Amino acid sequence: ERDYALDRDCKTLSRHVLEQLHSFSPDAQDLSALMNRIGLAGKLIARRLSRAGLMEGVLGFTGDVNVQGESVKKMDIYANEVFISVFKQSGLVCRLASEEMEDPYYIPENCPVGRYTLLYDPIDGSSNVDININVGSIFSIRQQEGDDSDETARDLLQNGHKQIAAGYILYGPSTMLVYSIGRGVHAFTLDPSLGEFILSNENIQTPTHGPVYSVNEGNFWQWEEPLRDYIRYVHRHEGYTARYGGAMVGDFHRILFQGGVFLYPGTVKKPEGKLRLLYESAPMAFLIEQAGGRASTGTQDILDVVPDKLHARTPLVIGSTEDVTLVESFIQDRA
Ligand code: AHM
Ligand code: MG
Repeated sequence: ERDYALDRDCKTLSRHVLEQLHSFSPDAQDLSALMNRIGLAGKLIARRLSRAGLMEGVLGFTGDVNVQGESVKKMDIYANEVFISVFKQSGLVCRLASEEMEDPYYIPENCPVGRYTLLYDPIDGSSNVDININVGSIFSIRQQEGDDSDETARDLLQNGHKQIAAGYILYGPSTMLVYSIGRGVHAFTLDPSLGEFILSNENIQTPTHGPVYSVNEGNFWQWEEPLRDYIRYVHRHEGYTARYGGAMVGDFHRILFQGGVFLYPGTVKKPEGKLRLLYESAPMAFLIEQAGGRASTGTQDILDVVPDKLHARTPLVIGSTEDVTLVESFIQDRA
């Protein structure tokens, strides 16, 4: 077995960020340090997940219900706190906002020097943890605007073009970190023996069409008719195949690399769907556009949506350009 570390240049995450920005400017150094910290959070979470069945405090529920009305899992809390403690020490982030916290979390000792806000979903697809299949973490970085004493965090209620970086960590057979700072999408694989994320795929481009459609078809009768018509179309045409893993990060990762479409549509009772804009849909939209794909609510580009509150939800249709546009054509024909 040849050792890749000797064969070729093994490029770490922080170096990749600096190279992309062609500079050692303060902004480039900040972004590089931020990505490095996200990588550290990913390593800590991956380490804990890898021993899930062997230790206390990993599997199962805490007994609490979060702001979103969902039962909180032990791993949600652990991962949420990992991001907080990792960014407390960074000096760069003044505020964090996550799926697990009703209000943004301020780190007073980092404000106002820390000019960034981190938005994140600590564990995406957390019901997968208990059965040892893939989960993820999603992150988005925005420049902090306005007064840091403004605890309403109104500056976060802006569209997705305001993101300066976004990405996810996929805890699968290997741990991967995929990110963009608006200069393409790049994937890194954690080499556990080195403890480093090493560049594995640079400038990922999503095919303009793919065979996979990824949606929870158990909701079929809860959807509006146009979406049911799209699914009927897929059933009647050759060349489609269904894949759904219950963690968007994993389902999205497949589509990013191989093309196709992931959907989490609204239902008649919940037209806004399930996924939260600021730390689930918008970061994925940022990535897919950088990879040449599209993300839509069905009627509007995800990156153009302005949330009305921190935990606002939107329907999501994301993936290959042709497939997203086809779904939209069903929805818009009937609108
Ligand atoms: P979570 O962040 O509370 O885990 O919820 C998000 C997850 C997505 O990862 C996944 O695509 C979706 O919820 C699955 O929902 P459902 O079970 O309704 O299909
Ligand atoms: Mg989530």
